[in-house]
Amino acid sequence: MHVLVTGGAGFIGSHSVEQLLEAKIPVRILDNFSSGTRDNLPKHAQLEIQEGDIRDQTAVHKAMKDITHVLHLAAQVSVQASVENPPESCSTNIGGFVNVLQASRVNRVQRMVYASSAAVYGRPAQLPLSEKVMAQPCSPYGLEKYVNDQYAALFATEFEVSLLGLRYFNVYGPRQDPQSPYAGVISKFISMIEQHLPLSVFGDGAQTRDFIFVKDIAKANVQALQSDMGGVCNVATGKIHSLLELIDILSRCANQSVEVVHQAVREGDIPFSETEITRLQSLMPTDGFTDLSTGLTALLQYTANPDN
Ligand code: UD2
Repeated sequence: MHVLVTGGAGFIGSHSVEQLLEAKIPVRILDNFSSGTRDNLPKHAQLEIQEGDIRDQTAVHKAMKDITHVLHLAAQVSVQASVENPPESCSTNIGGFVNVLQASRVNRVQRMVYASSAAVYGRPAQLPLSEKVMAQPCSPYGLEKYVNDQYAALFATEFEVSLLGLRYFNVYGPRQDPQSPYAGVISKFISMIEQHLPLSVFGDGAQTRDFIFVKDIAKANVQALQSDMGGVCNVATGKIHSLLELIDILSRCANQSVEVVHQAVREGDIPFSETEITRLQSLMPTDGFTDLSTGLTALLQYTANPDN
């Protein structure tokens, strides 16, 4: 295998690169370093870095040289930015995606796995969320990821490209920047705890989410590249926690009491999430996934000392 990871310097990308290299698989990354950084990446003889943008067809085709498998993670990842500037978001998340897809096709790569998102489900009519639940995206970002899924289905059927879209749920872990517009609630809360500031809870805190540790996401990525599963697959733990439960666990892991301030419900917020992961379980064992308190402890340690 020789894997191209687009967005390899980012939050999920860099953890995936690490695990591929640990498995002795050579990696090339294509990244425009708009949100990812070189500091996220290890120095490794089997790692090649190409700086470039997925919207640039020439750069994408160059990056495909001698590549057998593609892990496509590069994207405009902020839901908020997609709401504010849909054309810009679309150019990366649909235009860039189709560039990578087409380059995978013409270079006859054996397999392409790409980042879809739970955002595809939007405000769903039913729970739990299995891959069969109808997509009802409620942001340009969610729609863009859904369009990715449809392009992938067409390229798989009509052009025989081996493809799988992974619908990530709420990812947390080291290297997620709490200041970034797409930072999740966990990295924000940890940053507040460190500063001994109260945590802002939007609404009553009863909303639920499936929080998954980034290293488990990376494991799923590596596994998916080596499988032949098609279509789309949820990547989640199958266990949900309310925000108040999360805060309770976080406070115990940090060994610190925390103050909570309730604020108005965030506009467009999804009240409940509940995940169904049967498909993921047919791809890989999920019982070894990091439980929330272990993941939070690891993240707290990392945040206190990022160089270790
Ligand atoms: C996640 C994704 C988003 C999109 C969406 C689709 C992240 C960071 N975001 O949004 O990109 O895919 O799922 O369903 O993965 N909250 C607070 N206080 C805060 C911040 C958040 O109470 O300071 C609440 C927020 O109102 C929500 C919950 O925490 O109810 C989780 O928020 P989030 O932004 O981490 O993730 P989510 O699920 O809304």
